[in-house]
Amino acid sequence: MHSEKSFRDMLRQGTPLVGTVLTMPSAAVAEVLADVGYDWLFVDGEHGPLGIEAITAILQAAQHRCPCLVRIPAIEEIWVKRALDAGADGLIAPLVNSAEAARQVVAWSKYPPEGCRSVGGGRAHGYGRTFDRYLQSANDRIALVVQIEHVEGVRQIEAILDVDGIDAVFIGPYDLSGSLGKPGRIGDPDVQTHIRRVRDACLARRKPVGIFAAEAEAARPYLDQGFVLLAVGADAVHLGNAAEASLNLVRE
Ligand code: 3PY
Ligand code: MG
Repeated sequence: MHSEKSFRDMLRQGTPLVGTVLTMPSAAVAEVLADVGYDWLFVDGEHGPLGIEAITAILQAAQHRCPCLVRIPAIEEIWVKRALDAGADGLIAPLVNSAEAARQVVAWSKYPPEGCRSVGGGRAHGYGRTFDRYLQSANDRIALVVQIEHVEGVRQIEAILDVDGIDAVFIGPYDLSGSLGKPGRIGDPDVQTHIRRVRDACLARRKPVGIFAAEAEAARPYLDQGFVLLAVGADAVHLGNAAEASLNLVRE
């Protein structure tokens, strides 16, 4: 929404895109982080307190500097409508475990004839002033990202990759570790094997693949492994870490 080149185009170029997660209901925090130089922001409507008003305020504050993808709380049509009408550059659908779920996300996100997105006016449509232009371009510009974050999604990865309209796959290592009975143990060999399995399937199909990393140290190796969509850390964690480092320096 903020520039001529869409986030979807950026994904297709294949250059790594590094972002961070926004969880705090604060336009100011979003504005600060949009200015840092990230390639994108991951606005998290799934975990944490963000409702559609806070998500909209975040998009208003950040999007003219930095593309914003909204993670919807669940694969539900109402959330697809709300996030897209608020002007998201793309959607992240959590817990996609089947081709059917992926098809559903695409259908609800694309205007006819490609899908069955509901037609309404909102921020995305310039509050009506750019309605026609938005309707003509939205299907081409909006990035649709599905999260593989359950062992069942890993099993179904090929079928999910066969679904037309999916622009990227984003691995949720934390939920994936939980589904393997090892919550939070991202380094566990079993978790790593499942992560590699998804990555390899995506690379074989030339589908952009991404992953969340809690820390920069964990994120860097992913860049050498073919991941192009990284979300590193989250707003509240950055704030806490920076404050703690500052306090420690003063007290040293
Ligand atoms: C997970 O790790 O489960 C995530 O959803 C990260 O985005
Ligand atoms: Mg998750």
